[in-house]
This record gives sequence, C-alpha cells and structure tokens, in this order.
Amino acid sequence: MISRIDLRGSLPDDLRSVMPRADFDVEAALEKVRPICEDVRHHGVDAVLRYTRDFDGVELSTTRVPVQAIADALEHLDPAVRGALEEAIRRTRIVHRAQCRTDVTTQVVPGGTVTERWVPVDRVGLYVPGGKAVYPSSVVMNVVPAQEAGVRSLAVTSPAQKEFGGLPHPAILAACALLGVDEVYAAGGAQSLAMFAYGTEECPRVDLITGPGSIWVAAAKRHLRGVVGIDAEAGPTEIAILADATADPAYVAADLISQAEHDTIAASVLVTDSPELAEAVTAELAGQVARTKHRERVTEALSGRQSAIILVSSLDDGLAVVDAYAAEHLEIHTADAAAVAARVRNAGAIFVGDHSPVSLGDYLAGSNHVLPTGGCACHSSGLSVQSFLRGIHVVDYDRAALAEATAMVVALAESEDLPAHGAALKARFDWEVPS
Ligand code: HSO
Ligand code: ZN
Repeated sequence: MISRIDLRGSLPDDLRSVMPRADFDVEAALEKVRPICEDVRHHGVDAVLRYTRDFDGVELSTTRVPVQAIADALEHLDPAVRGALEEAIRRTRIVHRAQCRTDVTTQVVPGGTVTERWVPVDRVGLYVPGGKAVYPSSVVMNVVPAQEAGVRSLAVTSPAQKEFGGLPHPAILAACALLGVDEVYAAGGAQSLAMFAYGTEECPRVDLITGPGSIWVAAAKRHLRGVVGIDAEAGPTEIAILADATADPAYVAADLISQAEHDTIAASVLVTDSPELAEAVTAELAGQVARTKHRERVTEALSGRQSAIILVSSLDDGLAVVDAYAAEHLEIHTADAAAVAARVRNAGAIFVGDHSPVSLGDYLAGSNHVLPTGGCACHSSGLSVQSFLRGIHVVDYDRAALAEATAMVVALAESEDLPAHGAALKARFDWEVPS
C-alpha cells in the first residue's frame, strides 16, 4: 500500500525534487479567503456571525464565549484527561521557561553600548481548529510559550459547534480553563483570523496570530500577514523515520501510523538502508493498519503520494535524504541513535531511539508540537517562547563615543549619497567632523 522510492546507487543532485510531498495549494485557497477577510474588515462582528451561520450552521448573537461556559467545561472534563493535561502543561512549562531570554548589554566601544531587550508581544490570538481535529494538546502548546514569554493579553478562537449549543468544543474550553485563559470566541475559519487581525466590536485586534488549521486557515494567514504577525502556515502533519537493520519494525510501523491518523494527506516516510527492514515494516503496517480505529484515513494517508519507504545505500545517504526532506518530526531508529541524531541538520523536532516516539512529543515530552511542515524545517523552528518575543536594540552612546564614530559615519553616508545622515552627527559638533 505504501509506495517505494529506490535511491540506492548515487543520490540525485536535486534530492528535494524527488521527495514525496502532498499537494497543499494555499494559493488556490486564497481567492475564496480574500473576500471573507475584507468583509470582516468592513463589517466586523456582523460579518463573523453571518459566516458562522452559513459555514457552521449556528445562529449566534455574540462571538464571545461566556466565562461560565469555560468553567463548566472544566467541571465536566474526564478526571484522567484532566490529570494528563495538567501534567502536559507542567512539563511543557518547564521546557519553555528555560527558553526565556535575558537582556544582553554589549559594550561596543568605551562609552557606547547596545542592549538587546526582549519584549513580549502585547496581544496574541490563538486559532484552535474544530471539526474532526479537536486538540486540547494544541491549546497547551500555543498558550504555554506565550504565557512564559510574558504575553499580557491572550485570546482563543475556535469554531462554533452545533452539537455543543454553538460553543467551541468543550475539551478546548476545558483546556483554556486549566491554562487560565478566559477570553474565548466562538468563531472559525478565515473569518475568525480576520476578526483577530482587524478587530471587531467584540474582539480588540491582536498583534500576532498563532495556531494550526486547515488550508483555509493557512490561506487566511498568508492574506493577513503584515496586517498582523503570523507564526507559520501549518501544513499537514509529517513523520519521517531514519532506521537501520537494528530497528524494531513493529515500533516503526506503529509510529508511521500514529501520524497518518491525523489526516488523509498526512505524510509518513521511512528512510532505510535495510531492504529487510523495509519488508518487515511493510508487513507490520498491513497487520497494524487493519487493527487501527481510523483505518480508512490511515490507509489513504499511507498510500498517498506524500508517503513512501525510501531505500538508500548507506546511513550517510539516509542522512542526506532526511535533510533534504526536512521533516516536521524525525525519528532515529539506528544503532547509536543519539550520535546519528546529532548529525541531522534539518528537522522540526528529532526523536531519538526506541523510547522517544512522536506521540510522546505530541502530548507529554515537554517539547512543543507546533513545528514547521512542508520542508520549512530547513529555515524555520517550531513554536517557542522566542516566537512571542521581540528583540529590541537599545543604542546608548555618549558624546565622546559618538565623536569617535562621526568621521566613519560621514564617510559611509557620503558613499551612499545620503549627506543628511552625516549632517545629523556633525550638527552635534558645530558641523565639524571631530578628528
Ligand atoms: N502531531 C500533531 C500534533 C498533535 N498530535 C495533536 C496529537 N494531537 C502535529 O505536530
Ligand atoms: Zn500527532
């Protein structure tokens, strides 16, 4: 069911072009999304409520979720889920607290310093999908780094659900309650992102939007970028596994299936130098897929063009392939997995050895599960405290230090034909260039 790509022998020069990847055409979705965003920009909450009626089939009179509904959702949360979410929050907090930055002052010259001051974004809007993907764990992964960064104002929006009386899914509300988030909106899709970006009568505009979502959400993010800060355009989930003959095929198959469970266009890719492992994993997949709950979705994901078993001649070639693929999640199942993992350059997150599956990272490792997809791991990182901070350079030179720099600034400014730049310094020294 899963296709094979045979890269034994020499690797092609443009490895990226032979990597399996889903069609995820954000540009095509933009056309539909643009008028929705413009409508919300001009008509505010009325437009958001109209789209909620048309797309979600729910007639609401306000987008704001009552604080009592958030508390009620926590009351009704299964105690085992509550305990696990609390532990997930605790572990995620530990890791993210350690990411906090301290201001650094550098003495550049005597009397001249530059301080990098880290300042949290004032107000953040978090999008949480509804529908078939209801992930309270994603609420944790977005809210915890924002809180640890010191973001003062944080709003969550999630689609209105008909079956829950027009409120967002109760599991999402319960996660908000556990995290102390009480500003929640019942709105989804492009209209809710436009609500965040432009603001409405009910929801003040935000400075930065984060959170996963469908292709419509990705398109709205692309359209609104610049009006508002955007974390990333999340694409479908991916797992790549680099494995050698020492790998356990049952673990490898289970982990490939775990991420295929997200979506019919989720990607599961095995890269191995062992044809025997490839065979064993194929056999395991057949057995395990037949027993898994979402077998139709998983089968479609595994047999799609975005999933494959890639055969290579050596572990070194395998590393070249996983770097070219730049997976959202990369597992290493080889002898001396930690040493192999240390050689990887491109991945959203790396999971080392038999006992660090992606599913652990999805919920409870302490790491963040909002990670770059679609090959973006070659230039971007996952969500972290840093995503919610701005580094502001504070320049502080005294008169002597400025005097010492003036001739050089004047020379550079003249060379760029910007003499007024030099004049700004000369004005401080009676229009003389200090020598
Ligand atoms: N694997 C997903 C996150 C997730 N998994 C949420 C389960 N729930 C993207 O990293
Ligand atoms: Zn997952």
